[in-house]
Amino acid sequence: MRAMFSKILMATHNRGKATELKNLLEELPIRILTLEDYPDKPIVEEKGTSFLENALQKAKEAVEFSGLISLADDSGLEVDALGGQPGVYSARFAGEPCDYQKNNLKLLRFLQGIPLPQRTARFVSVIALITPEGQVYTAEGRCEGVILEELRGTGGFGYDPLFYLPSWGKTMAELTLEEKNMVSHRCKALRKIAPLLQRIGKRRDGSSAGRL
Ligand code: ITT
Repeated sequence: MRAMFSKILMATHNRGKATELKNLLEELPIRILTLEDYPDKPIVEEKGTSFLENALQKAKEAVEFSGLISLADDSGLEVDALGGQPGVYSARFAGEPCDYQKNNLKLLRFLQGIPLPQRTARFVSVIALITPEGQVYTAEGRCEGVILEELRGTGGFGYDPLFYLPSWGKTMAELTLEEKNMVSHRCKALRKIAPLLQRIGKRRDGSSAGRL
């Protein structure tokens, strides 16, 4: 008999995020859909001024159109020397559409002349999970690092080639997917809601509805 897996919709258009989240959840008997499974859905503008607001907005919209438990990540890079910029505007730092190379070059320009000890930064991820019944769960994860003066590595996405992890002696883009998923802001946020995800995975009927 074919196993019935519970379904979750990952409310993201970002393939890098989707790959990481799927890898983190691969042990659980949960079928993961993404917005690529809903090609007719237009990309909605993020209106919030915090990671939390944006994560809630994305998860809420997804649950409304899909009727599935929906999970959204809103994340970004906070650079201390720039007063926390680019923050919630990380994806659009160098304008729209999002261009990782342009974002990284703009960041290097803004930090020109600032010595390494003052280039501290962190990635922040806020994850929101909302059920069709309207139960809302949120969690935040952070990962501290330093912005290098040149790009290193080809893995990951976004600002990963500039984000140096002193304890690894590597940038995020020099880590494997599994290594990034041991230390990242996203994995730390997701771990905080792991018990909920396990409960979803244990549902025998594969249903995405009902109280968690
Ligand atoms: P969705 O809203 O569809 O999920 P998005 O890329 O627009 O995709 P965000 O609004 O949350 O997502 O913006 C996240 C940006 O922050 C992303 O484009 C990167 O520039 C940066 N970012 C977040 N997590 C990152 C990571 O793990 N590594 C590198 N950059 C990251």
